[in-house]
Amino acid sequence: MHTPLRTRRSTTLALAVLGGVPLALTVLTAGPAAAHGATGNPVSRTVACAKEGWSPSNAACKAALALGSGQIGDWKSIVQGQAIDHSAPTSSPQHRRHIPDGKLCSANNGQFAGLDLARTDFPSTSLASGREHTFQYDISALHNPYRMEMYVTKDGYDPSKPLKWSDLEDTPFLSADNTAATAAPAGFLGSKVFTFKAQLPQKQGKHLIYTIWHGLKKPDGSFQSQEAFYSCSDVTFR
Ligand SMILES: [Cu+2]
Repeated sequence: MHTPLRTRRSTTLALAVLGGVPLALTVLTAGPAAAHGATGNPVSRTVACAKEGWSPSNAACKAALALGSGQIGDWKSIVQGQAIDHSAPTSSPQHRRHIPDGKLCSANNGQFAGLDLARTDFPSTSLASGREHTFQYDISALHNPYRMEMYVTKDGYDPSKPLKWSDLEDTPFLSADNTAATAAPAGFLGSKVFTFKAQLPQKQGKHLIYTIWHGLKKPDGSFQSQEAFYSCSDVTFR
């Protein structure tokens, strides 16, 4: 959903009626950005369980599916629609207002409640502590401009307890604005990917990487979206 975009589109539509056919066609092809994305590498719970499908062999995905099927058909829609307040001079994230502790992986969306299960057996990726890594974000529709942020859990993180905001390091280890998307290679669920090369944090053992993808304001102050998308990726640092 893009409420602000819809407002701007209806304005464009009115102009199109005055201006004739070519603009009207532009409006039709613009279309609503229906769906969005999730972290593909290191694989997020929603992407991993979507790939497992309706008869998952992974026990955590199976338990998640029993609580809601969002991750299967709609893996890219773990969203909060009003997550970013663009009214201030600098856009202000409102994640914690919309997502309580324990519901970070579902972003407080009931159909994804299973992703909040505090389990140690979700599909997990092995990562080399402190080394450079190629992160990829699996996307089905774009927001521009945008910011991508990845947070890692603090030392002492316990995956058998519900994930809280205070479990995450205060500063993201990866923050990138407006990196261009490329065509998705085989094995991705969406049609495009964002790719980020960044240094992994210095960590040991089981951790969780929390990704937040959200819209930014354009230089002229307008914006496409107040949405943010959230992904939980289970990882083990070695
Ligand atoms: Cu959107």
